[in-house]
Amino acid sequence: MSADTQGDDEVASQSGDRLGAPVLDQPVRASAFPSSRTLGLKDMNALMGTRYVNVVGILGDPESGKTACLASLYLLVSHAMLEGWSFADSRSLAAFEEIVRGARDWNNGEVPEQMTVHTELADDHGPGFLHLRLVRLSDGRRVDLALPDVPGEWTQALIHTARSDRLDFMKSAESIWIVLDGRTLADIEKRHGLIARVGQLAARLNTILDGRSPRLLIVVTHHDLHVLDDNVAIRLQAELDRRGSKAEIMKVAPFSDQPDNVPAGFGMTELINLTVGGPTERPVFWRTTEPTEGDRAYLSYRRDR
Ligand SMILES: Nc1nc2c(ncn2[C@@H]2O[C@H](COP(=O)(O)OP(=O)(O)OP(=O)(O)O)[C@@H](O)[C@H]2O)c(=O)[nH]1
Ligand SMILES: [Mg+2]
Repeated sequence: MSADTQGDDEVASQSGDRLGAPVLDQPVRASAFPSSRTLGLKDMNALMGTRYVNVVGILGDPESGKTACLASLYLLVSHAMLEGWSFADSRSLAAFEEIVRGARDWNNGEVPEQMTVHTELADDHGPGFLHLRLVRLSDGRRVDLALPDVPGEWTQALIHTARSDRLDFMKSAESIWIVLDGRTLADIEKRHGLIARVGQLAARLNTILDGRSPRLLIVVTHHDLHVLDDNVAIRLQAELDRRGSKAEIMKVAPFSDQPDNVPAGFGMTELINLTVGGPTERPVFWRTTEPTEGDRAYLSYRRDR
């Protein structure tokens, strides 16, 4: 190869990348314009790199009310009706708007009585997260919540076939909501099966979590239609005990068919208070949830230091 051609080659290689390329570089998608819908795991990791994010694991059968809880939460906070909390930011406003589309009545100042949302799989391999930054009015604490809206089929697959790869994020969860349909628990014929499945789910979770112990919240929806029977709650607790799990049972009505009796959004504030935890005094929802002697000792030990 002659010196001449080598020189030409060098020139060519210097500008080679540019030949035939667009005159202007395509702008890199800045993180200032995040995904308009739910955030993927990558977005979540990026967000978690910049600030502390409270990841919530949300499980439950299809139609149990998972998305309804998220929609109700968003509607409450965006209308300044989440007592003790105010809205600060969301990186997934469009996704929230999408899931509340069925509840447009709210915009007329009316609490929606019913809405229909079915979570569809955009990506079968990873969850889509909704992000909500809230400020707690009592102490000004900012909390970034990462709330996955996953289809109920994922919970079913976990229970039936132990498929847990796409639920790996649960390991980062500080609290886990197991959403149960209050109508099923009120149905004498269906209740037993559901309680047994909650036990199986708890066992699967123990395996996934591998020693971690996020706060477990059993979120019973449809409180507007069916008040959870004390005996049913006791049986649920017994089933969880049997699996070595502890949970608090919450009664909620993200939407209400009987707004005069039970307002839409019932129980959502308590759900967020418990999910976030912290210094606010929280009501005892169930006897067995009171801290044990050992916990107290540990807490005081930390406080001493
Ligand atoms: N009246 C009343 N309706 C509710 C309540 N919770 C949920 N719903 C309704 O029940 C239906 C199913 O709730 P979804 O939130 O879509 O259920 P999901 O768990 O997200 O179901 P998948 O996405 O299929 O897994 C919706 O039409 C909700 O409006 C409640 O507490 N009271
Ligand atoms: Mg859903």
